[in-house]
Amino acid sequence: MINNLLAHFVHDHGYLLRDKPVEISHAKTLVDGAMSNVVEKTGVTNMLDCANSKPWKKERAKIRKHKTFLSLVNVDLREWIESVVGPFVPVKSTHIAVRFPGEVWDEEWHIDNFVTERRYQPSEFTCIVGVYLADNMETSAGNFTVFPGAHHRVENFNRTNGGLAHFLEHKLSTAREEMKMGKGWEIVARAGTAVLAHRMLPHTVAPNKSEDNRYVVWFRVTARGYDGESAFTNIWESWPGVCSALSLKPHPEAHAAELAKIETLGLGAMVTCGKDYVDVRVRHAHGEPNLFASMVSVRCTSTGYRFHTNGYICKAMHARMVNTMLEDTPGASLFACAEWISRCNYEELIERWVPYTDRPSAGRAQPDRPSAEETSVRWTFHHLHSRSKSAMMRKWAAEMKLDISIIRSKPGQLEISGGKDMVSLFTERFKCLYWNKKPVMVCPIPTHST
Ligand SMILES: O=C(O)CCC(=O)C(=O)O
Repeated sequence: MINNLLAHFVHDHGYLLRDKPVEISHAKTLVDGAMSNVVEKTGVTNMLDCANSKPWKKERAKIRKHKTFLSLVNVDLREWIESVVGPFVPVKSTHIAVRFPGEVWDEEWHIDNFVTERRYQPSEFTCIVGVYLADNMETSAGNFTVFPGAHHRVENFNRTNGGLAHFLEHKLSTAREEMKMGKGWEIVARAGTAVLAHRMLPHTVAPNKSEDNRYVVWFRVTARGYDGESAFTNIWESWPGVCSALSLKPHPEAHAAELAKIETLGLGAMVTCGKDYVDVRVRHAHGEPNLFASMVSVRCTSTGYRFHTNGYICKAMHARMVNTMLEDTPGASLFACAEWISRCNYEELIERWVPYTDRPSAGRAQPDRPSAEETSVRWTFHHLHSRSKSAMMRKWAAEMKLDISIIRSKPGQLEISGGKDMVSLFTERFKCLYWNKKPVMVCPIPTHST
């Protein structure tokens, strides 16, 4: 079984990445061979011209049942997949999805099987599993793009609209009208990474503005005993790995109605409860779905609430978070509390706590302006991968007219320099983050004197 953290991640976001790579070189060779055949037969020089062509479909059809692909899912990834959905029916075919440079999908989102009218309805399945045959490390590069948490919305939609029967009749038209998804999350992954997504998780593909092909082979996995109809209205029916990690305890009576609402709306789930408390993990709807940082735990006791952001807002600020929530939602119930956290934009929250004020030394010294004292601060981290935090840092630096350099890697580094007052404003904001560590170097820069 997967551990609790992973189970909550799948439950809340609807997908999971397996970083430990599987061996993909043979599979990649097969796909490259199929592409070469197309080029040879059609004489095209740009595969984009062949993206939806018959020759490309034909070449893929020739290899889609090749055991090299099937053993990825049925052998190499079997244990991992079973840890989430239990034993599954051996997969017999794959969908080879290469997204060529320049390729653009014009659809907003979909769940599989209902995209187009078909002569026959493909059978239902529990999840899709994709294996990356090449690095896909940048965004806007044909990325598999998900709408984290939206599987809960689809479940709700299904409960009121008749589930599978509705989709069979209307395809995605009503659902798309009713469920606007906003911006998706473009997954980046290295070659050999596997991604597993819930069957009900809306997804799409980002345009490929890069110069590289994006290669993923997709498998539809069906858990043994899966009931493709009732799973539309009870989406965890065949997910023992997730169910076992989610609370086994019945919801405490005092919070039962609120917890049910929190869980059906996909805001989060109860983790555990005791005599006088209930712990809920809330899905943070802003920023990037990160295994740790995108979950917030809330402890609700008879005396109040306690938050824990699992690596985003620093511990010392958690109590302030509760106070801000209570300012916004006086007399908050557990549900209101979960809703506030889920919607809370941490960037705006920190800016609210430490507002920008045009302090005298804003920015670098200008030749035409007498300079204030300048300084430079550098932080180093064990790792720095977060795209959203880096973007936030750049935004703050731009606002404060500071120079910034970020190394997103392992180890990671952040350095800012400019007017002393602005550097200290930046530092005050920075201190609100979980990264709240002391700068390893603070070096005053000699003031520019012209
Ligand atoms: O190419 C991809 O990554 C996505 C493919 C997809 O959405 C699908 O096959 O349903």
